[in-house]
Amino acid sequence: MSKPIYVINGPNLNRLGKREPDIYGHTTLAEVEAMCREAAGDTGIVFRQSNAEHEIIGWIHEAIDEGAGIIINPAAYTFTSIAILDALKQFDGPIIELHISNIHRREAIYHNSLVSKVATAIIAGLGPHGYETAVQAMGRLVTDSTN
Ligand code: CA2
Repeated sequence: MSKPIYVINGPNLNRLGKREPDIYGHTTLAEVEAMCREAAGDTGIVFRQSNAEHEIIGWIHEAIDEGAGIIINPAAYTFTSIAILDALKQFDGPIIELHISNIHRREAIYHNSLVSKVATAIIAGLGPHGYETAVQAMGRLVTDSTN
């Protein structure tokens, strides 16, 4: 069986669809997961969310051993976590950094992503549907990197 794509979500994203719909939309994280599985077709999806940095790092380690690609919305850790950056550096496959909102249109604290330094590609500002786009794009990146 082919390796799965890891979709990893950071702090507060479990609240998606429940607060600040003007920024993050009305879609819940469970609906985002369903969207990802639908977009992936036969490719396996490992979908995770945590508010704890160490758990996110653990899933990146798991992806290093078992994953074909990583789609990561590190949320606030995007801008603060050298530990997540160091973990991602160990991953050999494609990495898509994903943000629901366009971080560059927002306050300056959201402008300097550490994760972008190791991301293969960045998707931001497409709303929750950005996840669908990311899964489709990851399918192509994984095929390209294994051929
Ligand atoms: O736009 C994104 O996806 C972000 O990664 C979301 C993060 C923010 O720190 C990033 O700069 C951009 C915040 C996640 C907060 O999630 C919420 C979800 C629902 C309601 C309130 C917050």
